[in-house]
Amino acid sequence: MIDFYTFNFPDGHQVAIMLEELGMPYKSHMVDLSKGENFSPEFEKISPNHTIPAILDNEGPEGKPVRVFESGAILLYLAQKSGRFLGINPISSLEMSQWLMLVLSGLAPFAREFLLRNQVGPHEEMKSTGRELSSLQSKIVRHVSALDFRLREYPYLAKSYSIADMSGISWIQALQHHGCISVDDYVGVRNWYNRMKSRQPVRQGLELLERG
Ligand SMILES: N[C@@H](CCC(=O)N[C@@H](CS)C(=O)NCC(=O)O)C(=O)O
Repeated sequence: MIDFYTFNFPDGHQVAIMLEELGMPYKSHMVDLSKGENFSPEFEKISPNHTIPAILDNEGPEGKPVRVFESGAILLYLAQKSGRFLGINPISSLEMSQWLMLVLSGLAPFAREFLLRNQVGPHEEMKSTGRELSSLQSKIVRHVSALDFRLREYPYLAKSYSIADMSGISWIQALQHHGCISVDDYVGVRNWYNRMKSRQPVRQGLELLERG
């Protein structure tokens, strides 16, 4: 059983999609960021930087419990544990890691900032001016255009479906939902978005999951 610490935000959704895809038993724990629950001493032991997502795998390596924080580390841990969604051969695996990094270290920081400053996140005080938002938006557009360039040629970022797609869809979905981008402006992204949304585990992972 995996304990999954999350909140209704794309950082958590990407891991939720992976857990749904794998069908591994897990239990979600909502960490209410708006109430500062991420700063509790208990959560600090699981996520030292006080961020969601994080997991506690009660059956980790050598059968011992292990905590994993940082969404990229969690996705890679689960992919390695299951042997799935890493890319189907060494070349596609290398593609997967490049696109995963582009999403996590390129798109995600700008997208997270946009969502928080557009007041959709837990920190009300972070609301920004239109000018600041449009500067973030131009950086987001640049990254989405890079994804689009790739997805005009291939159905998935690593050619075959991988954790890079799970990470990407979480941010693209949120950016589309909050009016930062329209997937209709990017034919490759739009077709991939529809392909991804046709998968039930993706749809389930994108919902706020609260399971007892
Ligand atoms: N690099 C981290 C970033 C995670 C992150 O920033 N999560 C936000 C989601 S809103 C968070 O937990 N923020 C709480 C805080 O910083 O106080 C990851 O990919 O897991």
